[in-house]
Amino acid sequence: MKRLMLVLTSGVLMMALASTSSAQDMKQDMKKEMKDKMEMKKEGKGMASFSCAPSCGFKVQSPDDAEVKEMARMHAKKHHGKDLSDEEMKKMMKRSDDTMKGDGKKMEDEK
Ligand SMILES: [Cu+2]
Repeated sequence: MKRLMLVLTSGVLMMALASTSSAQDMKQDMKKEMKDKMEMKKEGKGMASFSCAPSCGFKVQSPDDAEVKEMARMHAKKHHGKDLSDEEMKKMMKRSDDTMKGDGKKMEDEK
């Protein structure tokens, strides 16, 4: 009987140890995830932004191109009664990873 208790006790102890270490693993995973996110932010990769006319001042920014386009289309339609073509959209959109540097620069100069 006493021996059984001992086995049980050590079993509980093992479980406690295991759960402690897995909790630590989780913390480390979370830290790593946060670090990854922060690094992504720092690099600013893949951020798309849309700037309307300077006189309007509307701006939308998202890592998701499609979202930016959608917002821009909605804005143009609602506030300017205009359907933006893909060509116009491209001219007014800017990507922070510099794939659209030329067009982005143009927008900045117009300000
Ligand atoms: Cu506008």
